[in-house]
Amino acid sequence: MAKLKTVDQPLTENNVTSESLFKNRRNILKSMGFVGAGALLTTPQSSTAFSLFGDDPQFQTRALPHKKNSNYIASDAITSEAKATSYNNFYEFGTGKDDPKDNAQGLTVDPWSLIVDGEVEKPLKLDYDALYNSFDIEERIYRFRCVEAWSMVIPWLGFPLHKLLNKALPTSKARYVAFETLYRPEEMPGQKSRFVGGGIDYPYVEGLRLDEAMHPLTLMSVGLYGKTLPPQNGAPIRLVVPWKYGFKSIKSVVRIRLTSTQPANTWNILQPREYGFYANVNPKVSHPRWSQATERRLGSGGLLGSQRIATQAFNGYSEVASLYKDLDLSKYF
Ligand SMILES: Nc1nc2c(c(=O)[nH]1)N[C@H]1C(S)=C(S)[C@@H](COP(=O)(O)O)O[C@H]1N2
Ligand SMILES: [Mo]
Repeated sequence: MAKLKTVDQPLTENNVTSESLFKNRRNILKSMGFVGAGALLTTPQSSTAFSLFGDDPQFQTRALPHKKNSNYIASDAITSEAKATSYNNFYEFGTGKDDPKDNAQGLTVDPWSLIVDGEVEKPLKLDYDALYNSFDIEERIYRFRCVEAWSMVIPWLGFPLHKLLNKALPTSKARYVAFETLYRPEEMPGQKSRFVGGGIDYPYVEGLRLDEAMHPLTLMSVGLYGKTLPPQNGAPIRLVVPWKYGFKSIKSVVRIRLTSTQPANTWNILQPREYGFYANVNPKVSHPRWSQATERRLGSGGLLGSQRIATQAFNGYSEVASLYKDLDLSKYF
């Protein structure tokens, strides 16, 4: 897969590997009045233009005050921060594991707006600051299992989703919760090109049953390893559902809509035979192309190594089993 580098060098055509990024930058310069009539290098402001774009703004994370929630700690060793922030799935920035880290650093998150609407009595909107100061921020250490059979152990910062939903007062018609990721092709190269973005129809969408969304384990995360989220992990706010495969944990969320019917979810739309709506971690139900009985725990085998371990039902969160007592989990995978 061709690597799409973000533009981090002086503006010359041959060190910009993406034509669209190049054009985009030219358009920005143009709108500022720096391009045209060959004036680029002669205007007094041109040095400003070069320093503006010469160092791409690197995304800044910051320490986030929080309290450790001792009800949610894993006995497993925590994955290194370096691994968790460099081995990612975020197809908006490319399909390679290191693409999100390489391509997401220009993501703008402030201002942000997260809307909660649909079947609620009080629709609400959180702006960037409200993401961090509307609820107590807790640290919870969760196992995180991707459907691709790798896993990590991550210290998330965030608040339970039920606190947010309760603020919006779901109506009696609300039975599901639909989530939507930011759609901003100018900053997300995968949304501009089906080749870069893995053929997904953006925006990325996900969904939960209302009882799953209200479960105390279900977290809206605004940080990890004591800091705000880096863009490759879904800044500024993403969902974390630790008993489900990772694709349910949608990143960079802008809208949460309560609905009466089951919402669509991106991977199910793409490959319905391979990815369901429920996506509960289940060692007994194989993916059509591989077994889910074991997983590769990343950053666990000393130094940089990983270790093959047995996968647990519901990723070890057996307290959620009662949510599914009437469901055939091989049919509703
Ligand atoms: N918007 C969006 N959310 C997403 C994805 C994505 O491609 N786009 N990938 C999912 C998948 S498959 C996984 S495994 C997790 C990865 O989260 P991490 O990179 O923070 O470990 O994010 C999920 N959320
Ligand atoms: Mo995943």
